[in-house]
This record gives sequence, structure tokens and C-alpha cells, in this order.
Amino acid sequence: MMSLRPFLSVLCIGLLAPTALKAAENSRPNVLFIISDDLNASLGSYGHPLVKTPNLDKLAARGVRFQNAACQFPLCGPSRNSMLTGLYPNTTGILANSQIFRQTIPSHHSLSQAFRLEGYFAARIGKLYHYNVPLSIGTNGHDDPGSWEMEINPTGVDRMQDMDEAFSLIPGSYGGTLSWHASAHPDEKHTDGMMAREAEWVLERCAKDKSRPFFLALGFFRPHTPYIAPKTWFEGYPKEQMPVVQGWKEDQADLPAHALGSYKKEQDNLTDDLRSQAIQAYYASISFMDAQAGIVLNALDRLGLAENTIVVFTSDHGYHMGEHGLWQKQSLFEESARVPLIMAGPGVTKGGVAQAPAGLIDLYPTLTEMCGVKAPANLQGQSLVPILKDPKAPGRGWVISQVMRGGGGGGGKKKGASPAVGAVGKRIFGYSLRTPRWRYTEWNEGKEGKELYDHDTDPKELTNLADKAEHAATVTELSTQLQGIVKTTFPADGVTPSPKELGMWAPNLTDP
Ligand SMILES: [Ca+2]
Repeated sequence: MMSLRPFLSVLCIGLLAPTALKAAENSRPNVLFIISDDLNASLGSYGHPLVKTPNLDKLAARGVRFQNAACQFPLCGPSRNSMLTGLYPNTTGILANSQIFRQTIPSHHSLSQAFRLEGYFAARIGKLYHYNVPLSIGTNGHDDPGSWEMEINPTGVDRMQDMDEAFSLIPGSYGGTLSWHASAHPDEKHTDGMMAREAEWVLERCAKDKSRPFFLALGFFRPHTPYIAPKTWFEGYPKEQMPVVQGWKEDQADLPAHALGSYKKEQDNLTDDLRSQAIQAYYASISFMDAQAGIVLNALDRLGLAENTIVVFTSDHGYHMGEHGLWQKQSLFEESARVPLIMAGPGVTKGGVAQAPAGLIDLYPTLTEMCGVKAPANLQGQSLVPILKDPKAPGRGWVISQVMRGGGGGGGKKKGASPAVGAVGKRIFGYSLRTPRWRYTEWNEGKEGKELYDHDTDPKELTNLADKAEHAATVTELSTQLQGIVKTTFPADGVTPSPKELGMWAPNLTDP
């Protein structure tokens, strides 16, 4: 990592030759793309009553906050490949972790690659494509080298000395299960803290040499489990005040089995005290991450870059903290499918809140349009530019998310995984359509269950209306719409071969 610094310095000095600078200076906007890992919408600006995120709230105040944004697949690898290619998982062929789209659609240009091809300096710090967290922290993970000119992979105490001190529901296992630790080490010794300071360093160099605009991608690891953050951040969340979800057994009565398929057996061992500790550590990790994001956002201001830099803040998917009896990801409920999405910068309305459904798949066409960068013709998302200009614009009107049960969708054959996730063989797909009012979900085209939730009256999705006679017409209408949309998630020229079919199957089906 450190050895890259002299390289960049040489590059910058070379480009700073006065004549070249004058000739090449341009006004194309920069992009600062910040993604957090496994972060749900528990942010102050999203109305969370407890979680403190002053830095991201400030960003929301100077941009547009999408109230109804969703990932396309609530699991790191499939979601990130989809977001960074602008294609649905059914077209990337990436439906599990530890794979990269170069295995299936190698000639496609990734988002940052499209920017590189037009002269942008594209750099990555931390997790953009999938990583095994925490074990691959400090490496390139399952990265795409073609996407970046520079990669920085710091390793902090959370990966080193703190990890062995963490509590875990499965002792010795940290990435795929609930685990946490209040660290004695300060922010700057943690991986996310180091990454924020590396980002500051890169921005300082970019500010000195404006001959090339930049696309800086920063992928924080928190609040992904293990929820390790400096103990000072835990102090803002007294354990006894944590909102442990009650009544979830009753809530499960009207659900198809696949809706609960992401449940993991080790979660049987959770007590309310452990639940409180998990929530406290998750919230502490969010506030810690927010502070690191703040360092980078403040650097943009300090360096005079904010005015000409488009900032994106999002997460790869949402996360359960006990709702419906579920923890972590891979469900199609709101908590797991929904992501925070905030955009700010030139061309973006200040302080806007958009109700229009949006997806991570929309970021590629949006950013390329905003920066005048040529995008591939086969992108499958919509441009959010009309919504960024007028947050009341309706956009496409829906967003779709999917998961896979069986066939190695991410839970794998790992000991303790639930049968629905762990069963290898028959693959069952679940698709969920979110409109401004409804969430409608079908399992195996409805043959293995349907769910309908009315967000006007039931934002927590506690009452499944799919079998109620008075909603039959809505179910029929949304089912037709959903099935029509699903058809468009496949490539226009046929079905993308899977990595398995290409002989590249490298199953690492846990999701650390
Ligand atoms: Ca993730």
C-alpha cells in the first residue's frame, strides 16, 4: 500500500508541468463514491430515533436523499457486481459471493472503467467489489483490476489484534455470524479510520493537479460484522436502551418459509441481552463509520473540491437487527432490500427528499450522464438525473430486488445454516417489487408463496395481505407487473452463462 505513494507522487509531478496543466485543465465534475458495508437505513437523516450520523446528515442536507432506494440482491457480491456494471444479477450471472463479472461478461466496462476510458483518474480504497470480511481486509479481495489505476488496502487493529477479542455467536468465526467488540484503540488505528486518512491524502494530491478529474471510490468495512469500533462510540448507545424487537414469533405466522430462509441456526442462541449488545455494537459501528466519512467530506470542503465533486453515499444492501426474527441480510423485507442513498454536488438540489423508488443499478447511468461520460448501450437502470434536479419527479416508479434460496445462494452448506439457504440443488428465486405504496414478493413465481405489504399503513411489513380477498386485484396487478419486469433483468441476447457453466465455479458460499 505504502509503496503506491511514490508512484502517485511521480505521476502528479509529471502532470504538473505548467504547460500541460494549462492545456489539459477541464471542468468535468469529479466523483467521490462512498459505500458502507451491510449498512441499513439507520441514519439520523432517515429519521432513526437513536443512531447519530451528523456527517452523513450534513451531506443529505446539501443533496438529495432517496427515501425508497433498494439494492438488487441483498448479498455483497451479487449486489456490488450489479451496481458496478449497471446490470441486473440475472445479466451479470453473479448470484453468489467470491466471483467477479469478468468471469461471465468479461468485455463489459465497469462504472469506474467507463470513467477511466475518458481520462478520469480512478482509484479504490477498501471494499468496492466483494471481500471476505474480515479475513481479506488488507488484500485486494475479489477485485477487478481493470476498474482502477490505484488501489489502497490498509489493515487496522480490527483485522489484527482486536479480532481475537471479539465475541461471536460461533466462537472463532467473525464475518458470517454476529460478532462484536468495543475496541480500546482509537479511530485512526482501525481500517476504516486509516482508509479515510488515505482518501484525504489522495484528495490533497488531486486538488493540486486538476488536469484530470477523479473518480475516487471509498468502501468502508463497517458496520459489517464483526462490529468492531472504538469503545468511545459504544458509549452513545447504552445497552439497556437498545430497541430489541419483540413479538416476532407471532409476526412470522403469515409468512411463506422462503421469506425466513436467511435465518441461521446459531441465532437460536440469542438472548435479549445478546440482542441488545449486537444492536449497540452495530449502532456504534455506524457512528464510527459516519465520523470517518466526515473526515473525507470535510477534506473535500477544505481543499475546495466540494463544488465540483459529485458525492454518492450508499450501502451494498440493508440489514436486519431482529425484525421478523431475522438478523443480517438475504431477505426481501424492507430492512434487507432497502439501502440508504444520498447524492450531492453540482446539478443536485439541496435538501431534497425523493420518494421515487430507486436502485443501485441506477447509479451507473446517473453518474455517466452527470459527467458526460459515455456509458455502454446495454445498461439496465434509469438515470436519476431528473430526480436529482426535481426530487418530486416520479422516475421509473418501482425498484426490484431478488434473492436465491438453495443452490448456494450465499448461506452455503455451512454448519448451522438454515435448510432453505443451505440446501444445494434446486434453486428457488424470490423477487420483490417495491412501488411508492406496495412491496409485493413472489417465491418461485408465486408457487411457493406470495407477500403483499401496504407501506401506507404498515411500514414494518407486519401484515402479509397477499391472501386477503380484498387485495386480490392488487396482487394480480402487481404480479403481472413483477413478472414482466423480471423478464427484462436477463440479457437481451440470451441468458448469461453462470461461472459454474464456464468452469470457473469457485464456491465460497459463506458471506464473511
Ligand atoms: Ca455487504
